[in-house]
Amino acid sequence: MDKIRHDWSREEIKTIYQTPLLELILRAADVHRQYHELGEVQISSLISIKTGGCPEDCAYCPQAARYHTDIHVHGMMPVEEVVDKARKAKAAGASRMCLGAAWREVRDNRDFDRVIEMVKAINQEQMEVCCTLGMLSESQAQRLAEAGLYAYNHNLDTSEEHYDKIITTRTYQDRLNTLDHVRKANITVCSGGIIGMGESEEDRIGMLHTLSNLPQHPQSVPVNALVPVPGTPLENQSRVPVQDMVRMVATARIIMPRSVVRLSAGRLEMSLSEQALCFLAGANSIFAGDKLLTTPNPEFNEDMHMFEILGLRPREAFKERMTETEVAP
Ligand code: SAM
Ligand code: DTB
Ligand code: SF4
Repeated sequence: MDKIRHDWSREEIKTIYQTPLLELILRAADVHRQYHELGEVQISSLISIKTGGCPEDCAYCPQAARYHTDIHVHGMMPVEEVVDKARKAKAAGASRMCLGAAWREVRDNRDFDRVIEMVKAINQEQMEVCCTLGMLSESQAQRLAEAGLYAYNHNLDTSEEHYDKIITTRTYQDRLNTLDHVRKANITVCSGGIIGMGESEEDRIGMLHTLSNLPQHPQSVPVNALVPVPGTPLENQSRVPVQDMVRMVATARIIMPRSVVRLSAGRLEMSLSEQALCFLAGANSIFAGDKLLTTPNPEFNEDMHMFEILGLRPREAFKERMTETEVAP
């Protein structure tokens, strides 16, 4: 097995990213075979437990209060309703439930107490629980860990250089600090980004460089294609070419071989064969269910049909709580 590296240079990542496409896919598939069971795909299901009204200015996001988008804004959902949705998602094959809230950061209040209750209750259902709630302090991360949280999603979204063209209400360093708090609390890290926001190839490489040089690689790396939502500043961005998704997935697979790479937002626009290319290039996770947080996603039955055609199998929960230190290469 190739050694896990945390010292990839930008130049090396660029060379990988720019490899002729078929050669890149073959190399990524080779790494994938060494580190993962071929055909096994982890399924996550998303619930937006608190939607819209967010004070941040993320240019891609329909939930920012300052943009006028057509979403259904609602406050914190009741615990029972969330657990009920989790049970249904599990019955449909999801091993992980991801709870999202349109917050800038977590506050130590009753809403956070309710999230803690949700985490405990979904854990009882033998599902991995993930939260994405914005910035976290060390003590809040600790509290989530004690409740049994399995993963925390906090995306870098883009490169450090491109960041202030997309978000001005917080810094790249704020993002990195939260990832640090999550890691310290021994919760697995889910962190990746979005392509199709007007970034350059250098920006994509820069983001992959930051992710792959973290003290530990994120255990999961979501690669999202921008879903352009009317009313947001990025509403007129054109669709990401599939070869760009493939290059992102394959490069992530090669430089972070043990991570689960998630083919995230944007699948609705991709054909079965385009998605198949991404699986070949090392993607081994998806969000399933007919809705992401606020935008549509492929129908569950359609995804299961794709699994059947491609010979993919849903991965069971808690299969490998692997950290890089626990498993020697
Ligand atoms: N508020 C929290 C935060 O920003 O971390 C959690 C929820 S936020 C919606 C989670 C992630 O969804 C963002 O970091 C971004 O990567 C992704 N996202 C949001 N809107 C998107 C869009 N229109 N297209 C693709 N990804 C999007
Ligand atoms: C991630 O990387 N993508 C998911 C999840 N983590 C939280 C969210 C995608 C959101 C797409 C736009 C929406 O549905 O609002
Ligand atoms: Fe708020 Fe998160 Fe959307 Fe940014 S991405 S506006 S922080 S919900």
